[in-house]
Amino acid sequence: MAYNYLLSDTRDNGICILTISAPKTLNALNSAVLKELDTFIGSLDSAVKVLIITGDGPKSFVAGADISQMSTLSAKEALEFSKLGAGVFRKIETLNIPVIAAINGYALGGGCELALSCDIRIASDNAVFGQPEVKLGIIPGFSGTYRLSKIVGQGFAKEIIYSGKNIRSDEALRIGLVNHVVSIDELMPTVLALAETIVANAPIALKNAKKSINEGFDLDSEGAIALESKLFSDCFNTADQKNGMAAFLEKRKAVFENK
Ligand code: DAK
Repeated sequence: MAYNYLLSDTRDNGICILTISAPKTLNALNSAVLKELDTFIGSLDSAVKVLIITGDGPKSFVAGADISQMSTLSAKEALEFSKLGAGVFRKIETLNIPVIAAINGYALGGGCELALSCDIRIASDNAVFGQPEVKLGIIPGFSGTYRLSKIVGQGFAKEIIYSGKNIRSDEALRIGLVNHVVSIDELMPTVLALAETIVANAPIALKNAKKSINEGFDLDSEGAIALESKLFSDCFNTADQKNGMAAFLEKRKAVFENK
């Protein structure tokens, strides 16, 4: 399918770079962009083993939901819009491969929420984060209240959401909102290096690890530990487990087949 707002580059090694491109609005998310994202994520090729999401240009990852489009929504339409965005971000969060956000500038409102739905966040030093919704008379609507609290804790989440203040990348690093901060020139090489490390590992093990971390978080301790045990034991039904352990014992590098 041809996309108006998405550029994608899938490499032979199974790494796909998805770039959100709406330059006139600093890559803001309107419903057309969200629908394209929904289609793209829903039809991702099984050859893709790690997805990187970034924004077009040197200034902005995603500057939020599109305020000009949101400004005229009725409450009913707002609910539809929120469901669309929240649904796409949930698809990203539960995608069965690792997703890395390469945050190359503004990550405000829906842009910050998009980054929060990814597994790992790496930012350039010019990145700016915030949930400025209360300044517009609304609250985060793409699951930001939930995920920001999960990632940085309720104290920092409440400060960021109640104040509507932007924070710079060094502060985002300090509170655990991002994993690493690098220069804008180093951003994609750093993200690609991590993606290459991840992509060399067993895909089913990665899928099960992601599921265990994501789903275990919302369970009690007993449930989370039982889920991990089940997903751990499931790995023993895979050829990759046999191959990975044999490779270790034979002192060679494992090449995984995703089976
Ligand atoms: N929406 C629409 N247009 C945007 C935009 C946005 N979020 N952000 C930037 N633009 C547009 C600007 O209007 C401008 O357009 P022109 O004037 O050139 O036509 C162009 O992008 C360049 O922006 P600036 O001229 O403002 O560039 P600066 O470098 O001076 O400033 C900035 C960059 C990112 C600091 C500034 O543009 C800014 O503050 N933008 C708004 C950021 C923001 O407030 N983002 C959060 C949006 S609220 C919900 C669903 C979803 C949400 C909430 C509820 N439900 C339905 C329940 C999510 C809400 C949000 O994300």
